[in-house]
Amino acid sequence: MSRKAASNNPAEALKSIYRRAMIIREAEKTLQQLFVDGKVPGFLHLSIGQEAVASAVSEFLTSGDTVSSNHRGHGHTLAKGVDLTGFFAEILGRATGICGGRGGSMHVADLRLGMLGANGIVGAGLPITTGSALALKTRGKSEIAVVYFGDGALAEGLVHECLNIAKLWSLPVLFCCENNGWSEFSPTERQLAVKLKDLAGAFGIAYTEADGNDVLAMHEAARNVIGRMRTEGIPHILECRTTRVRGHYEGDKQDYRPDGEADEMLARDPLVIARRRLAEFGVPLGWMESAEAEVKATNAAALEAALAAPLPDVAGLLADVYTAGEAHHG
Ligand SMILES: Cc1ncc(C[n+]2csc(CCOP(=O)(O)OP(=O)(O)O)c2C)c(N)n1
Ligand SMILES: [Mg+2]
Repeated sequence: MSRKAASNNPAEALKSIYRRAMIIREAEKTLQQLFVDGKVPGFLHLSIGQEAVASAVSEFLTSGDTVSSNHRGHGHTLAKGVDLTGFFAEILGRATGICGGRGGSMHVADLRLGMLGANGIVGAGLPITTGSALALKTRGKSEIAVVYFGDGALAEGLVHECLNIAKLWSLPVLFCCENNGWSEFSPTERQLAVKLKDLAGAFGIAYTEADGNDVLAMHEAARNVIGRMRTEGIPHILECRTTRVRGHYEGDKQDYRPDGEADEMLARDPLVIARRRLAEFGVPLGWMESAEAEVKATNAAALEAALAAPLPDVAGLLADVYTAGEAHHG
């Protein structure tokens, strides 16, 4: 999952993007079952159907680049290279989780890898990333800050504030919008008076649109956009059309979905499209099968280790809790 994997050879790059997407799919299928089994505390928002976006963007990221995310952040996190065992342990609330089991699904973060966190507040990843981009720019390197957010965030005031300041101060923010057409249980088109492309035009920010379910289109878009950002140090909006295959959260009855949407989404499954693309590039089926077997084995081992991990000790409950002045005694 490092930048070393990024290759000028498109077949090699597609293989690495496909492997990342498989890791995400396998991990989320595992979480889906753990949730049914009652082992996941809290809500679970799965990104099945959206894996190609972060998998392709991450192909062009270094460990010095930062990423922040939203409530549907598992894919963004794993694509940045976060350890799978620590990730599972976090979502299961275990002491060995990447945040000591305190964050859970909606707050996975790993600052060592520049993963600044998932976020339950819609739109809140944008100011975090804009600040991070300012820090990166001040240090004078060519690193960039990426924020993944949904179409449902676009009506939030702080999104507009961040677009404004990123343009004004020429900050290297990649605003990566995963447009799946839904904001919770409502079609986003009913909530937004403007298209993202027009917003980009209004702020004078460079804009690119891509099919977020096609690894090849995403590879090309991410390569061009990030390459340009590194040389020009400017913000860029990348809007990715994608599909939220599961409900808003696990347990959502989805009775608001129009007939036929499930079939349409199945036909756009990014993993199926990826296999087709790999075949077009001459990658043998045998490679795909062994990569899949390897991903499944790694996933199973990570899950086993996470399930064997202890729950946090109650004596450490107040560690990392900051108080001003005197400590409070319960
Ligand atoms: C500030 C804020 N307003 C409302 C909510 C409730 N809420 C949670 S997710 C969501 C919709 C998110 O849609 P989108 O950003 O498109 O992401 P998706 O779920 O489609 O991936 C809303 C309104 C919230 N968490 N935070
Ligand atoms: Mg959405």
